[in-house]
Amino acid sequence: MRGTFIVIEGLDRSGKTTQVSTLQTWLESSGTPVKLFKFPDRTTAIGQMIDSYLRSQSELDDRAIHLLFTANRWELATSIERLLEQGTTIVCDRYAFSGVAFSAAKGLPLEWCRSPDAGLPAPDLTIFFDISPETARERGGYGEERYEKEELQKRVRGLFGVLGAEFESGKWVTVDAGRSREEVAEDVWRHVSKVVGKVDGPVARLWI
Ligand code: 2DT
Repeated sequence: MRGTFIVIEGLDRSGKTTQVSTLQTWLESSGTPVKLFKFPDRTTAIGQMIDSYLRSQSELDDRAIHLLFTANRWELATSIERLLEQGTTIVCDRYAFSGVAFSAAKGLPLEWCRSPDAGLPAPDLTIFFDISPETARERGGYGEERYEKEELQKRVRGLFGVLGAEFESGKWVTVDAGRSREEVAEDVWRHVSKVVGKVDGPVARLWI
């Protein structure tokens, strides 16, 4: 049995990072070998360029930064695939859906945004953490980084909806991330436990 590829997507302030680590703990205690990935992975050479852009320490053309985000996934794609084949479940904090949603929200054509990510390992389950702009505001608002602006986040939310609608049911689930940490964690676990340890065969490819 191969590992299950789980992607957590969502808006800023949706509690994604906390839930990813809770999910890791729960998977480990159920005896599932698990590894976390996070995109952008700011530790690689490409990741450092992305980090500098996000912190507004450098300027880049919208297309150039889009392609760097994609390249950052491709440089880790082989590791992801190998781990899955070896039976390790992967939980990934953001993936190509963030790539498309954020760049398209800035005004780039959706299909142009999607094409360089086509062929990446496809998740078996994507959980979208949905949060309203009002709840995000109540949680203390957005931070300092480049994309943490309410108008942009609203457009991103709409685009995640478009991307999710293309999936067959069960492969993309939306979780109301505006609830308590415990309620969200229970909901995530309910979805994850339906698929984990139950997928086999080759890893699918995204958007092809
Ligand atoms: P974090 O706050 O989660 O580190 O995200 N982003 C992310 C993109 O624009 N394209 C991508 O491909 C990815 C993975 C979302 C940093 C910001 O980077 C955005 C928020």
